[in-house]
Amino acid sequence: MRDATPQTIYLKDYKVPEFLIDKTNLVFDLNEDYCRVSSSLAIRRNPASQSSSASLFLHGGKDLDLQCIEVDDCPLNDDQYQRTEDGLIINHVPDNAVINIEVLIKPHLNTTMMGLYKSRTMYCTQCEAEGFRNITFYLDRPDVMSEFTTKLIADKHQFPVLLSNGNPLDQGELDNGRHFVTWHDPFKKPAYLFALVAGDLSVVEDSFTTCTNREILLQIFVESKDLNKCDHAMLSLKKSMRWDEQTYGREYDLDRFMIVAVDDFNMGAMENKGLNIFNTSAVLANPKTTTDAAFQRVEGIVAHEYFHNWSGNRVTCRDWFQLSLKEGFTVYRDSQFSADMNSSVVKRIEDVSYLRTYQFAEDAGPMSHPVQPDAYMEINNFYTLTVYEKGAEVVGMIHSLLGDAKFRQGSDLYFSRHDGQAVTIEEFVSAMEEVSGLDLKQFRRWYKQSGTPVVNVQSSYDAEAKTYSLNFNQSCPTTSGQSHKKPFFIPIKLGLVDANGQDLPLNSQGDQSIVFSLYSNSQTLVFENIQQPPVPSLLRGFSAPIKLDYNYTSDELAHLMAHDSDGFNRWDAGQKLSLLVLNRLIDDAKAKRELVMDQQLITVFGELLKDHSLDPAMVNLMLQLPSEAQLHEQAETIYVDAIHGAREFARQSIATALQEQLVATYKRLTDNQDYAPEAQQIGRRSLRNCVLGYLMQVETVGPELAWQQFNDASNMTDKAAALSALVNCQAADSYAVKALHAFEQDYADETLAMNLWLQIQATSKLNNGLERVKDLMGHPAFSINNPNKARSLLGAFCSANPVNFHHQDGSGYGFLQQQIIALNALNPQVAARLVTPLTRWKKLPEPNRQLMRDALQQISNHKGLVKDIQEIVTKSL
Ligand code: B3K
Ligand code: ZN
Repeated sequence: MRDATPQTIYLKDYKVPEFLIDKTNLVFDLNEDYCRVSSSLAIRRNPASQSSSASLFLHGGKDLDLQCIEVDDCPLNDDQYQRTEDGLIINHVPDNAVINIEVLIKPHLNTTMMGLYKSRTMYCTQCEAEGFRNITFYLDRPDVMSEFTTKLIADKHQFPVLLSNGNPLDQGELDNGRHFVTWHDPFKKPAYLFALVAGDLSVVEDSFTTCTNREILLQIFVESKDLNKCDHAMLSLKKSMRWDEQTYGREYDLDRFMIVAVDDFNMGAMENKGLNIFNTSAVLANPKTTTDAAFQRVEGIVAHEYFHNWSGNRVTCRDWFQLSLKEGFTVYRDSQFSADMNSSVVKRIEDVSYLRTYQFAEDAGPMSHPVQPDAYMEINNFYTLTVYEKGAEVVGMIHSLLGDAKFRQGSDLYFSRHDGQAVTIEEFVSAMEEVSGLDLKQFRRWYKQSGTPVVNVQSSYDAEAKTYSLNFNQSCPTTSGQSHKKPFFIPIKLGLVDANGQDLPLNSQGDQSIVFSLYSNSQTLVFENIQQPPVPSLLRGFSAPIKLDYNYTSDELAHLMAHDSDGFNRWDAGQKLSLLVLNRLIDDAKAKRELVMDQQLITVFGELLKDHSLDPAMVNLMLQLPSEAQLHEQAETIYVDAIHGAREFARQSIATALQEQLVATYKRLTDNQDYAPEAQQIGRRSLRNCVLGYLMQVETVGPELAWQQFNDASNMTDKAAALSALVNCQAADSYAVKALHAFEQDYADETLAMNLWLQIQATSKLNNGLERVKDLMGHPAFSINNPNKARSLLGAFCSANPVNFHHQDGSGYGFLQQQIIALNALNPQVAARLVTPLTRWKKLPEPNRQLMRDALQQISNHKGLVKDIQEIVTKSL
């Protein structure tokens, strides 16, 4: 059934709950084809609520098969309650009461992966944001926090492991081969943090001694075949626990911390109290099957979910408009952690590239929204790059405005003042304001105004007065629902680099980097005693999530690339230089003029390759041309083929001109060290594989080298890079076929490696991409029911293979439309994410523009559309 026209929920309509639930007792009786859920809720009127209505509304999905309700042990008749579309109204309840409810649910039929469902042979749950209401009737809102006791009953042979939040209280045997385990979580929590797992699982155990000498049992539960893939996650967990003590003074609270790996999961992982549930892709890692990128992702996600124990669980969100309170802050915390564990400048560059490519695009598209949205139809559509990544940037700006000591004081105050509460972003900002004495009134606009601000900078030098001026002008484009923006408070870290590459002193204290506060539309900054016009190094470290526009010459950029004392800006100068070159080539390609390569870029790249003193990780990043996705983001109109053609031409020219140095670099970085997923090795592999990518443009060298690397590789990073190089190279066709086949044979039983195999083929830029994807849909390694597989094949093709997806005959769009309709009924969250590429139709030229719009329209016309998709499609059309 089509969801009724979805209602918009507004932040301004927030009201405190009329009732609270002090205690929640749950019994899950798991049977072959149903689960009986009995709940006992100790409710109480909320003294903070103005309402005196005696009726109690509980959320509940349409699939709950209600068996009975009792209020204080009295069963209710049919006329004492009503079912509504989204819940249940009990007409009269006393101010204090115990409500007992029994429902039957069918987890084995639940394909949405929200609520209780089955993944392969195990049962598991996902309740954030509003999944608990598919388990039983409840006040399913984050500001209702309750103490949970959960009893699980199941067949002992099939489900020997029965887990829920907190600590085990009791367990025992029952008749008919069944058993039970009861868990109690002493910390009050909202229902979205509830979890249970039942399965035949193996466990890897370790322990952690906290800063107050408490011993915590750490457990990672997996299917037995994956026992050899848990070490990295366990190590990451222990590092995270120590780091959070040292950096934020946060100690773990329960006696055990459990992670369970499940194959079918809508996102990366979930921070349920004491019982994190992870997508296998976010926890399992082994050098033979896992790439460096995936190892790092595991470390980051384990840390992220662990950090939520404080930023999210102990202090949670009042309502879902406050989502960035926990997500923005926790992403900020996990990126600090990853920076500390690896290279901070590399991490910063990776984060910023991601933000600029994907969050900027989101913020310029029809789903643009502020970090604190003020309205939504489906909350699951708001787990976005804006809430997460831009939200983290905003916390980062607060950190740099306050400095380390005050920021720590602010977070301490926030955690202690709001421990056990469900609060708002405002409360976070207030704590920071209070400890620092800063006035963050204008700063708060970062939470309320959407869109990426643009700061235009003009410089002028007065040779007589020896002054150098920078004039800053800010603006912010109109975004959906927000036409007029007030000026942002923008911290712009900057320096001035002289002709020798030295930083000039910028003030009487001799500071070589300062943070300039831009708070009005236009401001000028004047430096005295400047003997020669310098090159400005602006927005060092990417001190604010903005687009900074300054008319650099390519010589100035080359100068910054070579000398800027700020590592991030050295890289960024290279990106800007590449952009200048690529944008000229794109214009020429559009106009069908002959393409001529810029020699300066080749020269600077050559110098990078020659300088062995540089960190290979940085050289890799500096040699990466802006991705096609990033070129799409910064283009006014996306000419897919011109962009692809221009970029490939640049890569080809670089490879041809620098062939010798590329080969020398490749050889220099070839070694037989034992694999370790640590920063230095990862950097070397990244550069070697980047070089291999360039060499694929040289027919006489690349294919042979990639084939050899494919066969020699002792780890998945090198194997996958070689495979990807081969399947993207026409001249390597025969090797590609052999390599794909060998990979398929070797990794047939490794689900995650096979997902990578699907993804590598889905993103091949060679012709007939859609046909390949359609064929692969029939491969046993694919299943549309598994979110990882849907993303690896369908998601990757539609969002990361632009030349094939945007084929001018519209076949890519028609295909995506079909897949979205197929997934609509199965898994609304996965389906809704897949729509994104189509929502950008306004940026494409004809005929694509109209074809994309038609596909969206067809989706919109579909009879049974879920509200997740309705919201996105309606806003995009
Ligand atoms: N909090 C979860 C995300 C839940 C998404 C619900 N659609 C994972 C995380 O951000 O840590
Ligand atoms: Zn999170």
